[in-house]
Amino acid sequence: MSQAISRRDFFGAALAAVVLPVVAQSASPGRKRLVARTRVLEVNGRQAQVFGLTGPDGRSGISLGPGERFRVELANETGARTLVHWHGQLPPWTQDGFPWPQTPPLAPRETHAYDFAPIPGTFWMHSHQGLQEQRLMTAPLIVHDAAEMREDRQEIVLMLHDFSFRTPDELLAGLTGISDAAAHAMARMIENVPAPGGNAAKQHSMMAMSPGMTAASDMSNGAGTGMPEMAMPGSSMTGSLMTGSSMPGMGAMRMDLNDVDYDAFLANDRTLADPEIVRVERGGRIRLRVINGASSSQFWIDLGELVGRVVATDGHPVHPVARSRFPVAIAQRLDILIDLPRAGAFPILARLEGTGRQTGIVLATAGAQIPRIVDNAQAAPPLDNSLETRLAAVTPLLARPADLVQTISLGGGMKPYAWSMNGEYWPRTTPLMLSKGQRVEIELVNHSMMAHPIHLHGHAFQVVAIDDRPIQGAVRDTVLVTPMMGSVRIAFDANNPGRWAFHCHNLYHMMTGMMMEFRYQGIAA
Ligand SMILES: [Cu+2]
Repeated sequence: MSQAISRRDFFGAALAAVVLPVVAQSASPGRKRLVARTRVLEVNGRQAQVFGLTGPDGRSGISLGPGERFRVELANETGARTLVHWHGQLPPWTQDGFPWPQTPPLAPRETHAYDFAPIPGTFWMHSHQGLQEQRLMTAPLIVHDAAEMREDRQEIVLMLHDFSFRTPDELLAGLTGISDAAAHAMARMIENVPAPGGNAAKQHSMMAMSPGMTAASDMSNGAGTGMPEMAMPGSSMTGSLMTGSSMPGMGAMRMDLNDVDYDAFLANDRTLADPEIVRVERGGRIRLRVINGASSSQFWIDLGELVGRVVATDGHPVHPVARSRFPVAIAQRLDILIDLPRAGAFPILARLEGTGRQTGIVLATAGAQIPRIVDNAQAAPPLDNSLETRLAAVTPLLARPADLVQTISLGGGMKPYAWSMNGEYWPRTTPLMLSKGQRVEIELVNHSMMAHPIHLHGHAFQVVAIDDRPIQGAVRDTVLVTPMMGSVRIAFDANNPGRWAFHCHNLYHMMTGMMMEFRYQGIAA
């Protein structure tokens, strides 16, 4: 896929679309066709079958012009059931692409139409079906706006992934100690949320496979489920880091990082063995759109000698903050403006937290010598919220008192591998009931030893406190809650009635329980 799309190219592509003949596979008039498919990707010289989401221009994902509606026809050519979520967008809940309960997944060969007014910025899309996200069913969703187009900056999308030659079922099985088959069934639970009067027997047997169901009543009498003893994940699956002086009062405690030991980290589908080289102009002005599309990995974006200004988080403008290193948690996005100081080659690296592993792309002016970069360097620290505390939304929420204040505790751990919200494990969770028009504040408190990137569907929220210190922070859709009693308070207006998922965006945390529902009063259960 091509990531460097200048404003000129963007309009050029739009023009080309007009003159191309209509082909048999084109979408309905006025709709963009997005094809979910399988493809072969070569990673470090070895082939792997992965998914892809290909837009009408043959590129990964969808790019919309200023004011353009999201009128998309999703075609499922994967051969499996699938459903795609438009991460960070605020569509009506029936178009959110979450497989429960509003939209059943698309069967093979099925198509589904979407039509809503998108909000501008850097967004992305990913399957919310089973573990398909881990097999790269992810793509950029870029919505341009008129002001940003006038800046006439070269747009460069940097999409990050974590990659394994093992199947996602094997990865989940390795973490939880259950069989691959049980892991596969667990991953499909997301389709089968219990509804009153639903087929409870089937639901129960599915839920009994969840390691989240550690209550004695669930586990000890789990006859007939074939549930093996909970095995511990191998130590090689777990990164860890001693923290000491940096965390006053915590002493030397072990923070968990990087549940999965991945084979590679991808930047626009490539590794540092053969990175994408993006041609830039001497003195070029760039808008770098970083998307962390990884399933279970968090990165520091390292601009090296360059200084960038972050101007948007999760698509929402913030007052610029200049840095050379920016944390990007799972599912978050950053818009970073970079003005190149000279001709040359400029690696843009994504460094995996807590390790020396890295991936990236290289910006290069014509004729520049491209440096060779190894994928193992000095270890990067764990992600933290030091940048988050400095961020301030350009358009904050209007000041008003909260109508509903709710604390949600984040819990769980590696042994057994299961993660919870308020002590409950999806799908056996209690919905938080909202009323339209409420100002809602959620205090997220992390009782676990691992950071959690928490995502709310269908709403943008503002970060209003970090570790009890009030801020007028960024507007976002995903926020990192740091471990060992780290806390983040978010505020949003309940203005999009429906049933919305609220979950950790670490795929394996979500799959083993760390998810709940925000449900509006008056929406049928
Ligand atoms: Cu998590």
